[in-house]
Amino acid sequence: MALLPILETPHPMLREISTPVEAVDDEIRALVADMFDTMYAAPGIGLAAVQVGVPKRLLVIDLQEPEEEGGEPVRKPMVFINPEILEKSETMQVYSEGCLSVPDQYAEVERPDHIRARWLDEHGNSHEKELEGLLGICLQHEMDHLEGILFIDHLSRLKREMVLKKLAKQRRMAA
Ligand code: GNR
Ligand code: NI
Repeated sequence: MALLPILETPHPMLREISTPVEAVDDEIRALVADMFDTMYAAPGIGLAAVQVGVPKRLLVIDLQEPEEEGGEPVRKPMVFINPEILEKSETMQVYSEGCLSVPDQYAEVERPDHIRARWLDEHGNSHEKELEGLLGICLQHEMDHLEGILFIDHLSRLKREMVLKKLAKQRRMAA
């Protein structure tokens, strides 16, 4: 079990474009394990490698949703290596997003409500699927990280500045 420090805005590495994973090997699998430890501890529902200082095209997601209303959260860890979005729907959905790199700040972001995606898992096996709902939102949010994009970049300038002001205030209060 290893917890990795999570980079926060305005760390310049969060603006880097992550590079493809060349080989899905034990080193990558060890990083994936540490990323799950870090994500569950945070807690969060997704984490991109660049958020822990490794600018590679790799991310993990676990929505930890209850199987049925009111039930216990069920762990369903998913690993996405070198993910690609093949198609995006014209129809959009709005969701109040947060980000471990913009701690405790939330704002509504509009994104396509269905995407077709392809990726490799931690064994190097390829998957192609249509994703919707929170999983589709989360994958798009994580894939933005691979391009150096944060959810606040999708907001109007006014809303983005409000979020950054609240973040600065929170940091002042915590200091
Ligand atoms: O934990 C997280 N919650 C979340 C909520 C709505 C949309 C996206 C996310 S991802 C976020 C964790 C994170 O920062 N991943 O990059
Ligand atoms: Ni994020």
